[in-house]
Amino acid sequence: MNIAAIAEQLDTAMRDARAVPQLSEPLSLDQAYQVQAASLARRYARGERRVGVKMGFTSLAKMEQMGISEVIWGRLTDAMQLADGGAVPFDRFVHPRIEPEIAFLLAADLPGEISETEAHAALAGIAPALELIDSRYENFRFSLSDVVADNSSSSAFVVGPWQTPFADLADLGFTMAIDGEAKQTGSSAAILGDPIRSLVRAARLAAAAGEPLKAGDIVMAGGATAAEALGPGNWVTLDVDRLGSVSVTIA
Ligand code: OOG
Ligand code: MG
Repeated sequence: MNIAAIAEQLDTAMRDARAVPQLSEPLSLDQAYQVQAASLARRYARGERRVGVKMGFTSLAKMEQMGISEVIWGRLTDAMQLADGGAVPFDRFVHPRIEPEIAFLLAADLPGEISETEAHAALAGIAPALELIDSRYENFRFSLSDVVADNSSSSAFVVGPWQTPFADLADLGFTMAIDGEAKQTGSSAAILGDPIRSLVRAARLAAAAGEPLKAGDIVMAGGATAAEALGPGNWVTLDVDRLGSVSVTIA
């Protein structure tokens, strides 16, 4: 088991946008998170900065699409963030997919164990968000430890305008459209019944890893629906009740 070598392999696959086979040696979940941390350390050494975390498999639709039913997390860096309304070249990715999410901006540092009320009180903003996931594994197939090692498929994300936090996030309707055609519709309830619960889980996971959430961090709550495959030229919009819109184009 060579944590550094696996981290290098996945980091290189990401930089070259070239898929690699699933890991041949089974990793424990703990080892998988060590690989993730080591591959992120390579990014930080190149000058990238951690800006928050992403949650994964917080909805049934995502669990069913990928066949994994354990909540996971990954790290977000400044290099992954795209401008709202901006464009990103298709060749940056292996086989990108997009999913509708909700993003939180933190006003305060968070300890590991917080209530939903405390999570609400720590918010500086809430926004509609899109995550571009791009597994570095061939055919977008992986085990739980594979995907964790691969920074939970995180590739890029785009956040809409931050809205002043409000109390009830449990049932916000949304539509994600590609090239103007609605592809996924639903409610924020799909995310753990209420997306604020994803922030509670994020605080616990990040603190347990020795990297507690900090004021200024962005937390992506996880896809509310199955992800949609992207192709060159696609223009994706997400409209969320009370939160507004966010968009991105694949150039
Ligand atoms: C893993 C990442 C899951 C989410 O929002 O559930 C995720 C994947 O589906 O490739 O980002
Ligand atoms: Mg996601």
